[in-house]
Amino acid sequence: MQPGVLLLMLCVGVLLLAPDLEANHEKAIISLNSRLLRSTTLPANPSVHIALRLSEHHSFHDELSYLHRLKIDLRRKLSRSRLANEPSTGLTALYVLALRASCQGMSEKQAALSYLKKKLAAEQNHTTHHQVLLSNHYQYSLGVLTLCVNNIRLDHSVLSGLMSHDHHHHNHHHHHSIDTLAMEVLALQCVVGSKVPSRNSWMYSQDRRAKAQKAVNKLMERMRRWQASSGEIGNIYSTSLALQAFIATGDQERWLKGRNHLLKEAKRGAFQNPMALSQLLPVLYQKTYLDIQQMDCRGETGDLKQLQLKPLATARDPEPSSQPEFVYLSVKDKNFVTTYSTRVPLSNQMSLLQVLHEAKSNDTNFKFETVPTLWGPFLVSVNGVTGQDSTRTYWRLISGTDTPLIQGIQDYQPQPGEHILLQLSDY
Ligand code: B12
Repeated sequence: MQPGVLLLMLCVGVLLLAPDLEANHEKAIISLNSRLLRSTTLPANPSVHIALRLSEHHSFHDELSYLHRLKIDLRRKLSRSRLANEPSTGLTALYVLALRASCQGMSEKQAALSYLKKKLAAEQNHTTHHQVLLSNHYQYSLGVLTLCVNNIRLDHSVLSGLMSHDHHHHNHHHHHSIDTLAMEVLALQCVVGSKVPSRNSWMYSQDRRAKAQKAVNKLMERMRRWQASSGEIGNIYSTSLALQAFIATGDQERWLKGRNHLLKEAKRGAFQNPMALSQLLPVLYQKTYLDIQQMDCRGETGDLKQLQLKPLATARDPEPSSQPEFVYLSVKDKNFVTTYSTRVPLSNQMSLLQVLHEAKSNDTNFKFETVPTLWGPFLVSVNGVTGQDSTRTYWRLISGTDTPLIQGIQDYQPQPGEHILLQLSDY
């Protein structure tokens, strides 16, 4: 056969396949969407609502009752805010974004918005006195982004808080995750593009916008260097947010590459956690949190149904061996001294959380505590030692000697023979 003919056939083949592939992607995305919709039966999570609102398919009934629950939760949280340092900057921001994504008016958002402004001021104040934020840069950026998306003009000082720490990122205290970089890019990009509502002028001065743009360019240069040939940026979970940054800065090619990779990973069941799925879904629709600024809640179609399927069956067949399999668990203090170790017999598909429970019931010397978060139970204390924000320590989950887990205790399923290390670490 002539090479020319072969090439032609190849081209035709690709042309015929491409729409098919896209149709398959579309189907996969809709099924992820209805899986997320099903998670509305769990305690309400504003990040889930944001994702449902940014989607192209809707279930108006489910979204409306979810919104109602979020409003009740938010009101309760704000009414308690005088007593504690709660809700956090990041959580408040997510609630406000969720309200804006449902086109709720000022009166609904007012209390939360002024609380958020106070929070950001408190974050800055904390930085002045303690050199670190009250929460973290992810939440600070999310807070700035949220005010910006709601067309609230930000003070010079709040904005410089966003950029100033960029100069310090070599400092080891400011350990930067891709997730945090992405959130900073989104916040800065919002500032660059913001217009005064109903007028055709920029919200910020030429100088401010140029500075923000320069910071975006610098961050995106780093982000591009992080993208692997597979399309992944950091790990699969940070890839979702990194893709938001690529979309917001107009890098279609890198977005597509990342999206295809994420779809593949989603098919393998990597996004069972509703929080992870809520960060994934918008980018599959090529949407970012910045799109919330323009949402008018009109012309949406409402034909989405909750996914009725059982969760994906994961491959691994039970081994027909009679030997019991174990997970080896050890605990190390801040000086890398092993303070405890044990082994736990592993039955099929146990989560790390179940392994910890098993260890606790087998041995009264082992104790642990968790707190609920949007990502699931967070391991706060082991054998009476608590990881604390005030000392900036946490219990790091490690596989083998040095591979940090990229999932939490509820989602991660240890393999037979695996060594899990709980290491008290700084952040
Ligand atoms: C900041 C941060 C941390 C900080 C939080 C403390 C602080 N004051 O800053 C520290 C360093 C402690 C941390 C720890 C871990 N983290 Co973290 N973290 C983040 C980050 C960048 C922002 C979270 C945040 O502030 N959200 C905003 C508020 C509104 O949401 P929130 O749910 O109320 O926030 C709290 C929880 O998210 C909790 N938290 C933070 N990380 C994790 C991870 C898990 C699994 C759980 C259950 C809770 C949790 O701390 C937040 C502040 O209190 C996210 C990025 C992202 N994409 O979300 C990753 C992220 C959530 N973390 C992740 C992981 C894997 C971990 C660890 C399991 C790493 C490890 N190998 O040990 C540990 C948790 C171990 C444990 N003890 O249970 C993954 C989760 C992926 C997944 N599918 O589960 C993310 C998405 C990062 C990533 N791309 O890999 N994290």
